[in-house]
Amino acid sequence: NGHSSESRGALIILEGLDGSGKSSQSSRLVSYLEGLGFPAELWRFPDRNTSVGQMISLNLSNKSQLDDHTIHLLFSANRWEKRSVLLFYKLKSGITLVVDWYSYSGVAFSSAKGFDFEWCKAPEQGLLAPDLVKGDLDISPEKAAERGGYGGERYEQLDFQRKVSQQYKSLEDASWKVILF
Ligand code: NYM
Ligand code: MG
Repeated sequence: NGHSSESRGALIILEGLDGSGKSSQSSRLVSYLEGLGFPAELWRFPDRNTSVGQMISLNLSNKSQLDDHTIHLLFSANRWEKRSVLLFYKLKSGITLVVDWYSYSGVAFSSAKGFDFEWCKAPEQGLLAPDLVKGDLDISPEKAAERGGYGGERYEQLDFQRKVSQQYKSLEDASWKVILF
């Protein structure tokens, strides 16, 4: 019974490129779920409010330089530091979470820099396993660029987003399900 506060909420992850429309889709999904009577909340990663998140944010806005391995591990650490809040205060109290970007983006964006999948996936092992991953991966990098999702941050460039798109597709082909709940 999905409406009972005793049952766990679902973890729904939305993935895609910058500019793919994830942000508006995720808030619409939250309103839709609430309309059906399911308590739901929107989360997004990176969570820029923590100290790790601030390091990520500075790097994304090109105000700091970090080695690519280091930023990969910071993105992962940012998910780890929120894991128990999401699990114990949200999912286990019956709240369904709609999360804008999670482990898949971590692996897709870093492997697009040339790192191998296994290295990229390793720090994600043991994070929360999604009940559903919804990727708007059919939208082309060119279309996403046109939608005005680019705000001048690191990675918001068409050539790089093309690589990320390919990496998402390889992950999909490999039906990556390594994270455990
Ligand atoms: N990003 C996001 C990563 O490179 N690795 C990750 O693990 C995550 C969660 O950060 N271009 C990238 C995707 C985005 C950027 O997103 C920040 P936003 O929604 O602009 O804060
Ligand atoms: Mg952005």
